Amino acid sequence: MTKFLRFFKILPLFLLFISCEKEEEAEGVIVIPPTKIQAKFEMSISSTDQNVLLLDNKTTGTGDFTSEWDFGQGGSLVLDQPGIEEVRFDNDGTYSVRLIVTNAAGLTVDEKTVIVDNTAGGICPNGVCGSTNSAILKDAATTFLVGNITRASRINAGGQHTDLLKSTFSTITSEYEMKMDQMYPSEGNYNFSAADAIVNFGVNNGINVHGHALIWHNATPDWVENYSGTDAEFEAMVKDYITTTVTRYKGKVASWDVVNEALEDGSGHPLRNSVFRQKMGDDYIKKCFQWARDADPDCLLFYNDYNMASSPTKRAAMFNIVDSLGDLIDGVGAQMHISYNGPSASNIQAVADGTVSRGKILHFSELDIRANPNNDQTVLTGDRANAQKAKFKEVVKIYNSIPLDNKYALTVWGVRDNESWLLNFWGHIDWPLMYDDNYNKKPAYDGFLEGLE
Ligand code: 9MR
Repeated sequence: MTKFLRFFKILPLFLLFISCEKEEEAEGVIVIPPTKIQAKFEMSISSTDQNVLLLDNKTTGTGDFTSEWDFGQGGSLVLDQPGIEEVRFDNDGTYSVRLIVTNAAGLTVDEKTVIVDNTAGGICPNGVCGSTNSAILKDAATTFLVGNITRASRINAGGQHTDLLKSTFSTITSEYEMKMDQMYPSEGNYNFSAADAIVNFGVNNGINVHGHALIWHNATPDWVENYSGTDAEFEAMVKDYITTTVTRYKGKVASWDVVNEALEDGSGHPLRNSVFRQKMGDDYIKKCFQWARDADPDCLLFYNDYNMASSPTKRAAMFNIVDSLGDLIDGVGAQMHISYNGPSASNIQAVADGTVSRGKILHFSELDIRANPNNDQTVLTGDRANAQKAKFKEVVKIYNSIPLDNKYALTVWGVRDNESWLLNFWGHIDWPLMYDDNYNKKPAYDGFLEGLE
């Protein structure tokens, strides 16, 4: 190696020595590196205007920094002000909203994509654009009724809820006001005011009304649970209740769930030991169907239960009930509270096959599809919305494929996501229905339509 090359080999060491010397010279002067800042923001859509984005600067770090917004609409950077920024996005398109935060250490950026689709209502929540399909469910489904649930308070309030029922659905079910605890709150005193409001709304608007549910252990009034009379008096009371109720709505209510959820979930799925079974015996179901049949021979009578797809053993127990009722029962109500990832199509198909092979009518009676069964999401992501859409399509396709004679209705259990019983039941966020909180159609709506193709 030449002397020249050797010089370059030791040059870095020499420079290091010099720089250490310099630091030693600077001893006593404390140099604080600038604190790192992390740009971060959250965005949501205004609840009063779906074209307005609310931007909340959540930058973390200490010390002085400057925050500027690039709203992605071509204007110059805007200095962030205290509080929440409100920005309008009027035109369809995809925008990159950026928050640029600068301090002595440099600059960091947070960026989010905003999709605006005015036919879907404005800014698409979490980038998930709703359905823009203008096809109407009840018109698209030419061989069966498409249903949803309602309440007297929503009927009386009118507005978007009733408009949607009238425009899009061809059958309605009362969510809770046509159950015994509501219609027969104390002995000898029936209260049909809420039920009447719902039934009259259906009749006046040419919407089919499905009655739900005459006998359900979970909606039995206290005075019935704690009945003080004899078993014979109890049975006469139930007969009077069923006869009075079915007769009242004869010609108006096309079908009734006569008995709901009579089966235990545990091994063997025996009959629940409800007050009805205790006082009327194992054949209480048959008696109830007979009284309903006698009161309105033209009304379709259903047995309704859950987990019909997910539990083959419960399904078998349900079909045993159906078989034991013979001609007294017209159809099976399979509730269809399911998730985006299960039960499988083959298990759903088995519910349809078992019903069809018995020559009975099938009602998919309480359809909702959880997008967040494991509580692993805080927002409905595009992926999950599409997976939910695919499951809606699958369910509708299976229903639509059964023979015409076995068809009746497919009822969705709720209009808007935020109205679903599932939120309270599971205690965490989910988006199980076809409309978001603002009545915008979700991809699930497209899934329903695609299932009909
Ligand atoms: O969604 C209904 C909820 O609002 C009522 O409080 C509850 C009791 O009446 O019933 C819910 O609906 C149930 C349906 O009647 C039967 N299958 C299970 C449904 C969810 O609990």
